[in-house]
Amino acid sequence: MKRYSALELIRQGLTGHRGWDRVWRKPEPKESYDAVIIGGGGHGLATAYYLAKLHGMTNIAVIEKGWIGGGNSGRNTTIIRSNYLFDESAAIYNHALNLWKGLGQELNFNIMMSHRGVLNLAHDEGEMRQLKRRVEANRLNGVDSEWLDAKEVKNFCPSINISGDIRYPVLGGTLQRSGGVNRHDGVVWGYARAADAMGVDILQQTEVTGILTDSGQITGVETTRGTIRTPKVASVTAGHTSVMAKMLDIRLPVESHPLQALVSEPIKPVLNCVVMSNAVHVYCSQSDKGELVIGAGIDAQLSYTQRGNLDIIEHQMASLMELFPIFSRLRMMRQWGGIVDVCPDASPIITKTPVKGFYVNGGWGTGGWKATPGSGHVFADLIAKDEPNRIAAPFTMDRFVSGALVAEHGAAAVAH
Ligand code: FAD
Ligand code: PYC
Repeated sequence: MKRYSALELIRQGLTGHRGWDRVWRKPEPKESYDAVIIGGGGHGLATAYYLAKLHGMTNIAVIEKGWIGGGNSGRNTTIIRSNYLFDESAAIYNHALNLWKGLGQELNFNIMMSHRGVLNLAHDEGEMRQLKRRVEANRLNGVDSEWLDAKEVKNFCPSINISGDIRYPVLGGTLQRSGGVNRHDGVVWGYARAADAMGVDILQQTEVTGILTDSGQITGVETTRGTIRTPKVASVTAGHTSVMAKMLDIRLPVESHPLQALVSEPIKPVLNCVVMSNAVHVYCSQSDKGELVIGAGIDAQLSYTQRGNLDIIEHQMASLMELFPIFSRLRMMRQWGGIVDVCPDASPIITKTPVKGFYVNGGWGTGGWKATPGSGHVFADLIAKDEPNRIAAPFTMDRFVSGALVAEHGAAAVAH
């Protein structure tokens, strides 16, 4: 990576920032590649990175219709944890959590990984029982997870309101200390730069409009910049997963919903951890800039519009006020939405398909950011070897026929 002298930094600052070297190339599409990845979010770029690094597949392209990280990767609230209920989920989310730990060093990019702890609150007896059961299940799977009563919640997170006279009092919660947040664009740019350096072509402003086959085998893609030949196409398009599958007449049980979030004006450090409450439909953390990052449950209607609606925001703010009355005079600055692809069991799809050479990674719904490195790692393995490895195997599309669902709605931690 090029290093700039202090004089050069000043010169760039005074001359309109036009002379910087590109961090990744802006290549013209080649006529053919060994594999094409559709979707330049974190998962797609991570897949390209591990394909190149671990499987020696460097003649590949990531095709992105907008700009990299402009989809859910750039719109999510970056909560990372692995406290899911079932063994299959613990395996994949723990795999991701372990990769997050060294990722900044590996990519030589500051991804601002902060293991500040994630609290999941319980507000009634039923939730307490369910969350305590999850703590036990987590521990059996080696996930660091503990139950805190209301006072211990308050000790860990002093700004939270645990008074008993609110509509949904805090009765306790689970804590995963190794959970936390990181910086979404750092992750996307870090993967992009590293993949590009190994020869991966990142084609932005290029939309895939069709997928070509011959006798049940992938032969290429149609794009807004022409036809590209390839024997392997991998769709990693989040909210557009079912749209891509439909291009090959494959029906997936995926629904696309808007999920929205907002940020407040910046304030001094006041919230030291991530707080989530499934029952009241709000979750919150504080960014290093000081803004509170606040999310909500999904919008019930199906939609491809990347924005939210006021109804959800009103509900979200009312819940926030109950849990954190100290934020009552905060002003909110920006609001946005992303399109999340939700499966009936709230677990992802990582799969081969009936079309030879067509692979799908999607259905991560409201919770795929935390999986980014693990997802890319196992998906690259599947694409290179044409077989899912042990971690990915439970998440093939076969489960919708066999009935071996991995029902994680409770642990998804965002109301569906
Ligand atoms: P994306 O980043 O959406 O990438 C897919 C890309 O595919 C897009 O850039 C899109 O433009 C491109 N694409 C689509 N169609 C085409 C086409 N035809 N041709 C070319 N390109 C195409 N998860 C967590 O774990 N923790 C959280 O705190 C969290 N918070 C969230 C908050 C919000 C508001 C939202 C919306 C999501 C949240 N998620 C969270 C979920 C998480 O963001 C996603 O699961 C994850 O980022 C998906 O990553 P991706 O790379 O698959 O998708
Ligand atoms: O999966 O932890 C999560 C999450 C938090 C907010 C949205 N998704």
